[in-house]
Amino acid sequence: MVEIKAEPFAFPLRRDKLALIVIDMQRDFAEAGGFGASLGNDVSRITRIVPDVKRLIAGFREAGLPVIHTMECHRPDLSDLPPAKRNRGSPALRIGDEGPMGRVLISGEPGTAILPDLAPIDGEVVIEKPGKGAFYATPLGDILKDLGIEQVVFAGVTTEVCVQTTMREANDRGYECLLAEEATESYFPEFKRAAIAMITAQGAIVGWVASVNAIVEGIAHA
Ligand code: C5J
Repeated sequence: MVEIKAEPFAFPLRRDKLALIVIDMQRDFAEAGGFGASLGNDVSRITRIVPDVKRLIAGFREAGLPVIHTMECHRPDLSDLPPAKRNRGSPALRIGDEGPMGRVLISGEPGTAILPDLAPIDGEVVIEKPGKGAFYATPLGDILKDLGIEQVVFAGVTTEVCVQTTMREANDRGYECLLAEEATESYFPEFKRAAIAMITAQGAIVGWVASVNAIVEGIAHA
């Protein structure tokens, strides 16, 4: 068995049970004029990880392992958007409003799309999710079961919101979860550090963290 060098201890790789889930690498979180920017965030922190996410995706594709993408978004009629989510805070743009990249976080709108450099290829699963966690109100659980997946590598944004929420959902469902450190980011560096500390504490209570290099080398040699 191949082990990936990880924290808090080596990750016991089972290649035939492994998939990559890339969380919400969408224009709305990474580009000026999108939802992330409308909340006052520095979106350049997100675009900076694109080369590392790309390298991780390429490693999985080369190894012939499943790559799954998620997108946080809602139906055009907003029937899956609770008022508590739409009305929270005072952003310059609310979900569903018309912005410079179309309606914010609405399925099919230009701003909702995954960044072109990280776009899914034919055959890759894309999950549209109305929540922060990718299991809530989506077919993700059934898809992973059908693929025989038991271990998941996570990348994407933001570390402490949609990535951590999905890792916790996956951990509770029995998946072994490994976070790719340079392929995830937050608008707040201290939140990324704290999320990683929470995930790996107490003997990997939620999961492991490893570098992109260690993961790509691990799957190439498994
Ligand atoms: C947020 C996400 N931060 N994808 N979404 O609202 O983490």
